[in-house]
Amino acid sequence: MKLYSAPGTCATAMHIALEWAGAPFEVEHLDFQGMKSPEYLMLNPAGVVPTLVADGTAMAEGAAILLYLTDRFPQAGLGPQNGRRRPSGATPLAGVPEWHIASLFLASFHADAVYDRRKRL
Ligand SMILES: N[C@@H](CCC(=O)N[C@@H](CS)C(=O)NCC(=O)O)C(=O)O
Repeated sequence: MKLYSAPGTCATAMHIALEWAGAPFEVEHLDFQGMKSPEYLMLNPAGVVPTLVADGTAMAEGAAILLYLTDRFPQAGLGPQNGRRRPSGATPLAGVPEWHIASLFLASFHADAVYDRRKRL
C-alpha cells in the first residue's frame, strides 16, 4: 500500500492508522505543488491528501480510508472497542470523523505529551 500525505495535515491520521494496522506500506510526502501535478490528479482529482493506493486502486477521503483500514485489518482493533459500535444508518460515514479522526488527530498532535506522561509514570 502507498499513502500520499503531507506533513502536518489530516493525512497524518491515516499514516498513524497504517502504522497501527501493522501492514507494510510506504509514504510519499507531497507539497502543495505536488498535489496539483497531473500525475497526482489522476489518483485524486481533488488534488488533496490523503490518497491511499491499495490493490491497484486509489482511494480518497480520509474517513473512507480509515474505514477501509479498519475492515481490512480487524486484528489491529482500529474500530470501536469495548462493545461500542460504529455509527450506522443512512449516512454511515457521518459519525466516523468524530470518533476516529478526532482521536487520531489528538494522538498525532499530542504524541509527545502522551509519551512524556508515560515516562513520568
Ligand atoms: N475531504 C477530504 C479533505 C482533504 C483535505 O482537505 N486535505 C488537505 C490537507 S488536511 C489538503 O490536502 N489541502 C491541500 C489543498 O487544499 O490544496 C478528506 O477528508 O480526505
